[in-house]
Parts: sequence; structure tokens; C-alpha cells
Amino acid sequence: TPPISPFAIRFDAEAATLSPEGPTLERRMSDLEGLFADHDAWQAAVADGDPVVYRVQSSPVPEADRELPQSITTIERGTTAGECWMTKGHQHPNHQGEIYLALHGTGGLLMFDGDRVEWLDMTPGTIGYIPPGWAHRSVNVGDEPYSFLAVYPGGAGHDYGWVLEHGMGNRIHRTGDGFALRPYSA
Ligand code: S6P
Ligand code: ZN
Repeated sequence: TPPISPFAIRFDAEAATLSPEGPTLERRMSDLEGLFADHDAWQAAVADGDPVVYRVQSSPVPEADRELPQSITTIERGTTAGECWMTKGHQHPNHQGEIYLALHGTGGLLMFDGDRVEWLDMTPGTIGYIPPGWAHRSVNVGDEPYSFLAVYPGGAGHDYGWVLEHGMGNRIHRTGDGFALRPYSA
């Protein structure tokens, strides 16, 4: 891909939009196979309307080496057998860092390096730093949609298989008065 020319991107934190717009991705429940602990509950949700769990809107900066793309992810509020709705989660194959800026709602950033687990509370204004080598997943633990801006190296890539193989160390469950982190096997 040839490098692109400088241009301005309009960032509307209130509306959680970037313009001009690049590609938009919609992830439905059926796209999250094998990620929730309760497979039957996941399957039932797919059969019952296959809801959109999250959307990712990108700016037109290409996902190519040395570029610095951005995207805004919005995760709907919901649970599947008590587990909070979340992104698939991925590892960057060539271990590059990334930042997230929380915009709306109440979320969290779950990170796992295959050994250690870290959780960051994400409320509007929080920048979460994802160091190289840490798989990352975003979780909506609040009562409204949770949105955040991501800025990441264009050549970082997305390894989703890593998460299917290794998990994310913890699962996030809704409780009576909030949420709880539970070991992955539970
Ligand atoms: C890309 C960055 C985000 C996620 C997005 C969706 O490096 O981390 O743009 O792609 O939040 O999550 P996922 O796990 O489905 O890619
Ligand atoms: Zn990433």
C-alpha cells in the first residue's frame, strides 16, 4: 500500500464518531463462537435474533505497516448466562502496543500475556495502555453502551486464534451490584 497524504480527522467524542469514515464492522453473537463459558446460552442467543454485540467504526487510515489507524468500538449492554458482553479479543501477532481512550459508558480492559492477567477500569477520559505482547479484550460492565477510541500500529494485525487457544485469564460476570472477575475455567 502506498503511503497516504496528511489529512484531518474529525473526532466527535460525544457522538463517538470519526469522519471521514472508513470501514465499519458489525459483530453479532454468531461471530463470538467459543468465547462465552456457556455454549448453550450462546447458541440460544444466536437462535433468538443473533443480536449485534458491538460495532467498530474506523477512519480511512489503512491497516498497513508504519500507518497509525484509529477506530471507535461501541459494545452494547448485555449478558450471556451472566457473562458481560465483550469484544472477541486478540493478540497482535508481531507484538506492538496500542492505546484505548474511553468515551462513554462503563467498561474495562482485560489483558492477558499467557501468564499474567490485568484489568483496567475504563471510564470516560481513561487512557488504557496495552503493552506489546498482551492480548486484549474490552468488556461492557455498565448499564449503557460502552464506547472507546483505539489507536494502533497499522501493521499490528489481529490474532483471534490465540485467544481461542489460551483464553483471557479471567471472565467478567455481572453481579447484583456490579461485576466480578472469575477464573477462566469457571
Ligand atoms: C485493534 C483494536 C480495536 C479492536 C476492536 C474490536 O487493534 O484493538 O479496534 O479491533 O475493539 O475488538 P476485536 O477483538 O473484535 O478486534
Ligand atoms: Zn488490538
